[in-house]
Formats: sequence, structure tokens, C-alpha cells
Amino acid sequence: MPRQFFVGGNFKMNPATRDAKVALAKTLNDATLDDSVEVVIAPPSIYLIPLQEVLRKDVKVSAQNCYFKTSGAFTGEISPSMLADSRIPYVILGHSERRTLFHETSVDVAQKTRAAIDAGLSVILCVGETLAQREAGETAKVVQEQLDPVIAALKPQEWSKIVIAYEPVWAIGTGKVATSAQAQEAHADIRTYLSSNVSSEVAESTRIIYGGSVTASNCKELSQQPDVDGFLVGGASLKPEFVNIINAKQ
Ligand code: G2H
Repeated sequence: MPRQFFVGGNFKMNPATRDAKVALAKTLNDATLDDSVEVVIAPPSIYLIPLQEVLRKDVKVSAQNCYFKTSGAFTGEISPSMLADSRIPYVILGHSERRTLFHETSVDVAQKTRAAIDAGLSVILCVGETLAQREAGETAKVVQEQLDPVIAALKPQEWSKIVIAYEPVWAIGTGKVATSAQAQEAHADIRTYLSSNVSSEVAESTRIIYGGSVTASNCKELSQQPDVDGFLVGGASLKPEFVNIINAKQ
């Protein structure tokens, strides 16, 4: 079965006001979107429920993070079961900003992934190398090390709830997008690794999306790569051009 194209909008801690977020929802509500694409937007957690209420029903929402415990004395955290209870279907885990600024390890990310799956959520699992790691020829190794604890934590059938976002750190918010050849190579390497370490079925069916300075002008070429199954979009998801990115395959 062909993999469904997936486009996520990661708002990060943007834009500043509720009105601006409602305006983004309105842009999506009024747009003609390719109905073969799964579209998910990830606003800051305080806006998940209000945005879900105003958004068209074929656009889903995602949290940008969660904790791995169900409840308890964890000030400032949100649990996967709370997201599920609020009918939030997705959570982004392992974004490089979480790994770098908030010191999340790949083991932490795997623990959160396990908890999210247990709560019934789907996960947008982010992996990717730094510029120094790429220049040292370590891209595949770094990504594999990020995937290993998740592979150990999940049963093969649970991979249907995972979308892998390959996001080279050097391309995030920098305007320096990976070339379509670089993205294709990294995505194909991930698929080969899943085939050897989970199963060929999981490798074939898991969506691997690209993130890092995706815009309306570079998305078409990237979308034509055989192993690029969509995008995780940051800056451009806050602009009307997000609609063009959703419709990249048309
Ligand atoms: C990568 C991406 C979204 P941007 O972080 O996850 O952001 O498109 O701004 O590089």
C-alpha cells in the first residue's frame, strides 16, 4: 500500500497571540487542501484545544512534547494520557530543540515514545545530525543511535503509529535546506536500517518525512524523492505558503 503523504506544521513557541493562531487556522479552513495528504499542526500546548475547536475536521493537531508519566508531581509537564483524554491524536517527540536546549537523550525520547503509544497517541519522532556530524561522515550512525532505543522500546506492529521526521540540525530554521539528494539518501538509509532491525514490512510502511527550512519553493523537488513521505515545517507553517507545501504533490 502506498504511504500517505504527511505534512506537519510545527509552530514551536509561535506566533505570539491567540488571534494570530486563529488566523492561521482560518487560512487552512478556507484553503483547498490535497485531500490525499494527512495534515497535522502543532501549536504550543495551551492552544491545542482552542485551535482544535476552530479547525476543519480533516486537519489534526499535535502536541510538541509530553512527559512519560501518566500523572503526579511533575510541575510544568503534560502526560500522554492527558493529551489522549483531550482527543489530541499526535505528539512530536525528540525534536532537536528538545534534545539540545532541554538535554533530552535518545533514551528519554524512547521512554516518552513508549508512554505515548501506551496512551494511544501517534508520534512524530524527530532524528537528525549536526553539521559537525555530517562533515565527519557520521549522519547514518547518529540517526541509527537515535533510533536504537525506540526500536528496543516498540513492538513491530506499533510502528504504524510512528512518523519519523528526519531533520538535519544544520537545516533547522537556518534557511539552509538539505538538497533533495541528501534528504533521499538519509531517508533511504533510515528505511534500510528499519528493514534490518525491525522488519521489511515496517520499513516499507513507515512514513519518513523531512524537516529543516522547508518552503513553498523547495518542497516540490523534495516531495518527488521516493523515500520522502512528507514534511515537518517550522517557519513556513506560520505563513500562507504552508498551503502550497501541503499541496506539494499536486
Ligand atoms: C525544523 C522545522 C520544523 P524550520 O525544526 O520542525 O523548522 O522549518 O523552521 O526549519
